[in-house]
Amino acid sequence: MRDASPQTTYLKDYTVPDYLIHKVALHFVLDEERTEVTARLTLSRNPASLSMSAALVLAGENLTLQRIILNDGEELVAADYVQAADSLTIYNVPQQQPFVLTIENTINPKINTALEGLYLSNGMLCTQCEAEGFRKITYFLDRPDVMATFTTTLVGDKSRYPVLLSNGNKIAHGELEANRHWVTWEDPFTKPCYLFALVAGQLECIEDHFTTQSGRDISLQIFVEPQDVDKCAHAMQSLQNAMRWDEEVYGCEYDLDLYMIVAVSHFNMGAMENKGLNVFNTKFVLARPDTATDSDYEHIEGVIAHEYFHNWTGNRITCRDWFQLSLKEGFTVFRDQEFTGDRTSKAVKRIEDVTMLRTRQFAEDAGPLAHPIRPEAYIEINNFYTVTIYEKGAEVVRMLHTLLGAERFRKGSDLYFARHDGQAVTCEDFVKAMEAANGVGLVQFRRWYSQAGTPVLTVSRRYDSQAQTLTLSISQECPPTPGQAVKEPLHIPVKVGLIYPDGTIAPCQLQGSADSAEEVILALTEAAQDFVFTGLSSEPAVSVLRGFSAPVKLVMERSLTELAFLLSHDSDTFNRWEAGQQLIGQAITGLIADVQNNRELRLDPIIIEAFRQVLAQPWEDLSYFSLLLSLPSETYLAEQMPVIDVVAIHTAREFVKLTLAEQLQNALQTLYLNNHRDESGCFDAGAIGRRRIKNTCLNYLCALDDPALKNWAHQQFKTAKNMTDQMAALTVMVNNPHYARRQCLAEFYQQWQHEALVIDKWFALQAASPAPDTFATVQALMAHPAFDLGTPNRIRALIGAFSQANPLHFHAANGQGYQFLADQIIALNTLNPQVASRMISALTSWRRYDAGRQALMTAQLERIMSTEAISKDVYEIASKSLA
Ligand code: B3K
Ligand code: ZN
Repeated sequence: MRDASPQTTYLKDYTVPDYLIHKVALHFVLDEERTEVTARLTLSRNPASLSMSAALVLAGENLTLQRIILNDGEELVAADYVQAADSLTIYNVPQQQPFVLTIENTINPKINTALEGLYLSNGMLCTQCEAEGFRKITYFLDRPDVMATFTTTLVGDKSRYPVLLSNGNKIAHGELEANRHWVTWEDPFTKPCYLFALVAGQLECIEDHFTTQSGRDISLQIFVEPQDVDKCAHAMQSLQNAMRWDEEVYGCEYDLDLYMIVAVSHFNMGAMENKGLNVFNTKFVLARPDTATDSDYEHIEGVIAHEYFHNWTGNRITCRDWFQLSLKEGFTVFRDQEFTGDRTSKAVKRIEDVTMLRTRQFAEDAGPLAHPIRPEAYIEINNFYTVTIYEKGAEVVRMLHTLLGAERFRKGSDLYFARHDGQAVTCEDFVKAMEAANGVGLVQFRRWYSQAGTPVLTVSRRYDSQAQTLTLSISQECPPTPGQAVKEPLHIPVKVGLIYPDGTIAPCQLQGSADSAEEVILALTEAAQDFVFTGLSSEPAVSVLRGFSAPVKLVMERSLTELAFLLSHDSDTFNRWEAGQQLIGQAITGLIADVQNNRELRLDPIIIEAFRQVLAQPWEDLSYFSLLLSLPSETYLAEQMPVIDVVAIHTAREFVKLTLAEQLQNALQTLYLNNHRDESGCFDAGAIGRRRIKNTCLNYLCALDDPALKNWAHQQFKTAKNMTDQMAALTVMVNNPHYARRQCLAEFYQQWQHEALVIDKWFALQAASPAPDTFATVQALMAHPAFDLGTPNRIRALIGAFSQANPLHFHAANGQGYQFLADQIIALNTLNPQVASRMISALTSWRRYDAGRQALMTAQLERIMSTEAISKDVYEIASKSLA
């Protein structure tokens, strides 16, 4: 084990830094195997520090120290400092006045397979510093509350590194002997070191510009490898859209004269918001109609916006410590969700976000790794870039938005920006700004920050025809989570609407209030509360938790008839879709029990009728229409079961799909044919919607054993000029028995072998297939020349897709899937700990399965735990999973 007992860091132990760094001047002489780093730091004792020790302790890992100089004087000698594996302690630094410390060290980017710090990607040098990667570049106070201005000089070979980039504005450059050159960058804004970046390589640039609301002209540049210049236009347009939106909605204007984005092929996550120099996974930049799907286009726009929005929520105002991560991530995710909703379809975006929250975050919140959005302890902070911090964090910000309303929320964000610009602050500061700007108290609401677990709301109702009142009784309960046995009631906004039996809107008038509205936001603050609606001439249907107004589970008894009524009459787009999902979910749940008990399967005609009605209506938003026709995923269905039975879930769901296809074949065929046209290169909502609805139909139709329909898929595959249609066709061919399956997979590889992101799709598609030979295919793909354990995108495409998107085969009863995954995690542990620990998630939920699978899964977790030289990353997730 790397560390006999990896140390835990606690929020309660937070103290201010003993020293401050005001100015940083970095000088890099770049080389693949030996980069020389000189850091000239201007420091001073922090007057706020209470520490008695005068020593300056800097963090540093994998560095070769050359020398240390104090105040431009003599080199320090051995007695002046102590070097440890992860720190450098310097004694006798000045206490009364600022001082300059110059540290020289070297690093080896080539052996840096963890992709944190300075590393190599296809010959290009690039950095990733968040959360604690800067300490792999030089010795530093590597914590977000130490903010400094940075000046960076890069020196490198002109042929290998024609492009030399860092944060801020380029202020000088020049030539050197031996075919070398240099560039100096200056970032005038103070920032923590996690926002530092440098990139050097043979890159091409596409350029455009943006005029800000105050009339400043900003140069926008996207840097990519030469073969990818034809795939940047969408990213550039997305950036411009994001810049405009942030001015309009938040009044936030960009501050530097230059905004750069670099796309790299080797990247641990999606992208990184380094000041003025975002570094992106190629997956979230590159798009051409024939290489990227409609969803890819939307995700690119969303991630470009997310990183851009960080310029204010994250960079100008940053986090005091890493426990406050959700301060920047939750808020920024909320901002990017709203942006995408405005750019595409609000209804669809909300459904997608809630679906992801309910499948992944609810599972995390119910498992051994549950943590509040502001955690209290961590071993490895990289393990806390979770769906809870990000997505639940965004839901908490959304609830504030719902409770305050858009205008008052904006007043709060304005005050937050005004108060804290240039500071490193806490979640508490954010809530205080919301309170102060609006003269409200959010005392109880704060519990959302400290309490983990998903609250369960139980709703019952009583209609009194005499009094013409409807009473909604709502109770809340939050199950215990690790380390938090007792839960306090939360402040939960519950948006409600009422609908009369004829489909018209019933007024919402709460007893004792003069206001009547089409919908209300109930403030649930007690463990149980009654809400009485008055003036209701007949019993209305109740639409509860509209727009998914809080991240909770809703328990409410409703008949299939009532759900079918809401599916056709609810004016809230989220709840309308949700009614359909509940309806079909109830049916599938019944069928799962039938499968388990060997009973004959039969789909309730009310379901078929409900789908028939959805199909018969005219829909403007075709993307929304296709969501109405989609079945809940196997993962979502699994979440609803006390003991997950992957085989029964798959069997029941496939049966429903087949039955609907049989019963609705004509309507589905017509819909397919009406929307099947070549609109490649067209990305307006109409064209995207037509592709979505058509491909949803194709997915149903290819479940039928009909050669003519199978041929539709084959034809679509052969003639498609856009990736959405080509991929959709290939997917149905790979997921269903199909005569041309092998041939088309081979053709697809042939066609796209030089496009890494498309080949990732090819791997993922096969890894996620329910086809019986999938496990053998996955094993064979591990040996494919295009597979590479050094490329995170490829790992996620093959190992990630198999373990996280293929419940049927990953959870094979003989345990071969588990053993396979553990083998890969053990191999990745040394190579790339961050990616390794992410891959464990498929084993974390072992308690949800039957005893046989539990034993097999825990045995693999134990095996992972006994890995020699286990990383902190893997140790933390594996040990907590078992605890
Ligand atoms: N802030 C980065 C994530 C960094 C992850 C470090 N392991 C991307 C983002 O959330 O925008
Ligand atoms: Zn972020």
